[in-house]
Amino acid sequence: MATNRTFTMIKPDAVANGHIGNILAMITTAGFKIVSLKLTQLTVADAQAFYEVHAARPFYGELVEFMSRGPIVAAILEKDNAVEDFRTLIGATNPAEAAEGTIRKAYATSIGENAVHGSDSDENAAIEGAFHFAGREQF
Ligand code: PCG
Repeated sequence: MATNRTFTMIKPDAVANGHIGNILAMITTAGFKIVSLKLTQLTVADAQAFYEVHAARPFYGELVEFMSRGPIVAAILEKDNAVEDFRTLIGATNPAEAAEGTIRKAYATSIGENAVHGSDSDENAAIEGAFHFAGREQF
């Protein structure tokens, strides 16, 4: 099952800018089924833990501040080849390099405030999904 699932967040910039509905529409139009979904907000400690892998990066403090500054949408998505296909759908981390038709091309404003997250492996998809959703919330 894990190989067919990925985890995403609609980040605080895109939520604040009113893009939740349009981004969810792009996700479902691309063939992803939503199996878990909620509007929530990360505490500073949550964001530090979620992005611990980036703790040594120079942008870590900025990333933690950004990701905890307002509501996010967390979701688990299901589709064949979910992790890779979702990363194609969201586009490059830097919106200046994101392809036409991608979520980041449409809604990201900068490399830091880039509208959406997508897990980078099946293993991280399972870890990140479990970070946000109890088993009974994963349909
Ligand atoms: P994502 O979802 O790929 O997870 C890691 C995040 O780190 C990435 O999105 C960006 O939001 C953020 N990030 C990566 N590079 C930079 C950078 O150079 N500056 C800032 N501020 N954030 C970055």
